[in-house]
Amino acid sequence: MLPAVADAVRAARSVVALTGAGISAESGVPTFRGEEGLWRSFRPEDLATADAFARDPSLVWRWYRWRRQIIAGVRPNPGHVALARLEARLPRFTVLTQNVDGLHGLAGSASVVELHGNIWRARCTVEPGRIVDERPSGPSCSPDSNELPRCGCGALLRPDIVWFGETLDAGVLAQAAEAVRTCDVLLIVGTSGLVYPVAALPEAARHAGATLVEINVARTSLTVIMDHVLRGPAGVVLPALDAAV
Ligand code: BV8
Repeated sequence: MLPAVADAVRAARSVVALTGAGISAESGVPTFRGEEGLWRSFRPEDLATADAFARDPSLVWRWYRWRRQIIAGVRPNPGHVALARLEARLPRFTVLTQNVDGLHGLAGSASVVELHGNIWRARCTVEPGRIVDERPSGPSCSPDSNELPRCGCGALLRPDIVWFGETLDAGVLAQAAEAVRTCDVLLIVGTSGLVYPVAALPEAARHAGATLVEINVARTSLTVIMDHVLRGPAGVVLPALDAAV
């Protein structure tokens, strides 16, 4: 299976990698739905929705500060690095990530579309265009502080992340749709394929004639539409694919 995938990637004019929490698992970032997944201990409705934030902004900020603390302590793994290496060697390579951890950029990927935002950015709840970059130094990064971060205008800051029930940025979604419609190969890495509208992107790619490859440790709701399945951890499979291309 790997040689066939390597041949398809080598011959492709454009390759897209759609990634989810699974690609960061080997860096030590918890996934959402796995055995140790975040949703095992927390209910998404209690933390990753605008209602939850309106109800208890302090609880939501504590959760994101806790996740920031984990992410501040991890590094990209060989899976992230392999995608950056493929980007450097192929004519056109784009990463569409559902992850908010910023690890693709740290690994050296230049063409990254963050579909659901970034955990290190906060934005004003009154003027959404006012964005604050809070890489491990910002006031709301200290995990044990209970203070609620505020914008210069005095309003609350919220994580610059797409929550359940919120629409994705129209420009970002259009860019992602265009990328999958015009690619020859779509690598789908480490995602359960359960959350829309991102989960609809592989079908759009397939409809446009792309070759679909799933890289995951387990079957998912997307497996049934794959042309190829490379079963295994992204940190092992992607370097092997990079070496074979
Ligand atoms: C929208 C940021 C229009 C947050 C995320 C009712 C009310 C409101 C909305 C809905 C509703 N019903 C349905 C919806 C739509 C909803 C949705 O799809 N819900 C699902 C649950 C049914 N979607 C939305 O709300 C979206 N907006 O639709 O707006 C609208 C508006 C109102 C009403 C209707 C429609 C916005 C969704 C964005 C939510 N934000 N993240 C944060 O991070 O805090 S979602 C989050 O989960 C991720 O970002 C990702 O997108 C999604 C799935 O997670 P995965 O990345 O796939 O991770 P998961 O743990 O699930 O899977 C890990 C995979 O990795 C597994 O397959 C595992 O086997 C594999 N793996 C593990 N280890 C490895 C590995 N693979 C390889 N190597 C390894 N080592």
